[in-house]
Amino acid sequence: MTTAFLNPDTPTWPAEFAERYRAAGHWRGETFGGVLSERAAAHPDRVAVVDPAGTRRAWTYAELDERASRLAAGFAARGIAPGDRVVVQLPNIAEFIEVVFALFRIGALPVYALPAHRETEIGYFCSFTEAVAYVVPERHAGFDHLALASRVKERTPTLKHVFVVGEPGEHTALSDVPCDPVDTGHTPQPGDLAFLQLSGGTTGVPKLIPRTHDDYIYSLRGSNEICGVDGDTRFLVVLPAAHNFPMSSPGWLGALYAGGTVVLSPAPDPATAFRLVESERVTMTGMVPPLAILWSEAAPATAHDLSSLELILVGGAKYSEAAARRLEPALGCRLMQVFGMAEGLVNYTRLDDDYETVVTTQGRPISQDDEIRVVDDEDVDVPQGDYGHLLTRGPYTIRGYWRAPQHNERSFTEEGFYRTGDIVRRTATGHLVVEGRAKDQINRGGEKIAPEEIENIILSHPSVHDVSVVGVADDYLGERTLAYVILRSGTEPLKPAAIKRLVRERGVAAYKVPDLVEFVDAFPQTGIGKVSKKGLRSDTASAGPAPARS
Ligand code: OOB
Repeated sequence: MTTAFLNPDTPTWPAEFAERYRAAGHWRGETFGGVLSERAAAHPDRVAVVDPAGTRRAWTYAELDERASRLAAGFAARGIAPGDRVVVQLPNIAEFIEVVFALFRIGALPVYALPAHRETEIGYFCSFTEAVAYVVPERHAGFDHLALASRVKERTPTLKHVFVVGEPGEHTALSDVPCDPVDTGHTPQPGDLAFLQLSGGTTGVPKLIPRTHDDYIYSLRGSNEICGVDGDTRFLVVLPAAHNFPMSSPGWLGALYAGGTVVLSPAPDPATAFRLVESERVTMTGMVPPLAILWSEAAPATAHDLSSLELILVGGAKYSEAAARRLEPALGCRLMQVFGMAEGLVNYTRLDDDYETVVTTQGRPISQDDEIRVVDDEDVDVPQGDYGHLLTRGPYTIRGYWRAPQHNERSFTEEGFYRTGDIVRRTATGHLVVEGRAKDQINRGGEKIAPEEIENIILSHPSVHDVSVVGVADDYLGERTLAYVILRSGTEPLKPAAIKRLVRERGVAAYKVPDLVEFVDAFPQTGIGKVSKKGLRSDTASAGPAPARS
C-alpha cells in the first residue's frame, strides 16, 4: 500500500477512490524520477531534449538522467529537502527540464511560474508557498530577472537560494550546483505531491494546484495513447513549458514518458517555429487558438518543409469552428482539439472521430473514470444535450487546492466534484462543446486573467472610486480585457494610459494590463445591487467603441 507522504496541505482522494483507480490500472505506482531512470536504462542514446536556442544542444536520455541526478544531489547538499517548495521561472530551455527532474528526484515541489510573471506574482508564490529557492534565467525577453530575484529574496524570509541560468550576480549559478550523487535515504512515493501548478484563477491571487506523481503520470499515459505518442514522436514546445497544456497534453512530459524527443522552441511565432519543424523533423505540437490562426495563415506561403508534422493540438480557449476548418488544409496535418484544465480533467477529440466532430467539439475525457456532470444553478443534472455547469471528478482531477480550505468549499461539491466554472453541453457521443463560462475569469487567447486581481490594483489609485474589469469579444484573441472605471467626483479626469501604466508598474505579467479602459458614471446593477459583469459584457457587445476608451 502506498501512503501519501507529503499531502498534509491538501485534501486528497478518499481511500475507496484511490483503491479503485489503482485496481483499474490508472495509478501504477510510478514516479517521475523513476520513469526517467527507466527510460535512460532502456534507450540511453536516444535524444531526449533538443534546445536549439543559441548553440544547439541535444541531451540523450542518459545525459538528462545523469544531469538530473547530479543537480538533485547538489540541491540536497544545499539543504533543499523533501516537500520544500521551489519556484521555477524558466523559459523554454533545457535547464527547465533538468531542474524539475532534479526536484522530482529529491521530492521537492516545483512551483511553476510563467516567464511573464513579475514581482507581484513571484513575490506571492514565494511567500505563500514559503519557498526555499527560486530558479531564474539571468535575462529573458529583455527583462532583468536578477534584480527581481534580489527584491523578492529581500522580503521573503524563507527564500534561501536564488539559482540562475547564466551569470548569477549576487546569487548562485545553476551550473555550480551539481555534484556527485549520494544516497539521501529518501525516495519519493507515487502518491506524494510532485509539484504545484498554477490555476487560471478567479480571485485576487492564483490558487495552487497540487498534483501527485500517480495522478499526473496517468494523464500522460492516457494522453499519449489518444494522441499516438511513441518513441518516434518529436514534440515541439511552443507555449511556455511551465503551462499545463504543453507539459502534459501530451506535452513534453508525455513525449519523455514515451521515450520520444522534446524540441524546445524559444518563441511561438511561425518564423521561429517553422524553421525548427523543418530542421528537427517535428511531428507534433500544441498551441492556443490565436497561434493556430497565425500558423494557418503563415503556412501556405512558407518556404520551410512542414511535411514531418502529423498532429497539432489546439486548446486553452475556444477555437472557432471557422478557424478550426482552416488548420488541416493549411498545415497538411491532423487537428485535435483539447479542452483541459490544470486542475485535472482533459478532453480530446479522437484521431478516429469524424471531421465534423473534430471541428465542432472540444473532445471527450481521457478516462472512462472521468465522471462528468452537467448541471443547472441548483446542481441538478440538465437533460442530455442541454447547456449547464460542468462538474467533474476522476483519477487525475484534484480534490482541493493547496492550503485553501475556504476556497475549496466553493470550488468542490461535497461529493468531491470540481466546479470547473465552464458552461458546456454534452453530445450524444459524450463529446463536450464549450459554450462559455460562469466563473469570473477572462480567457485572453488562452492566458487566464482574474478580473479581481486587476480590479484591486486599479482601486489603489486615489482618483478611482470603483472599477470593473471584463472580457470583450475579439476576433483574434477570443477576448480582450476592458476596465470600466468610475472616478471619484471632483477629481481631475484621467487618461486610459494612466490606468494601464498603474497596472504595469505594479509588476504583474504584461498580458494582465487592460487592453481597453473606459471611464463611466455607473455600472449596470443587478437585482441585489452588485455589479453585473454579464450586463457589462452584453453592453459592450452592442455598444461599439466608446470615445473615452482606448
Ligand atoms: C488549460 O488549462 P488552464 O488551467 O490554463 O485553463 C483551464 C480553463 C478551462 O476551465 C476553460 O475555461 C478554458 O481554460 N479552456 C477552454 C479550452 N481549453 C481550456 N475553453 C474553451 N475551449 C477549450 N478548448 O487551458 C489547458 C490545460 C490542459 C490542456 C489544455 C488546456
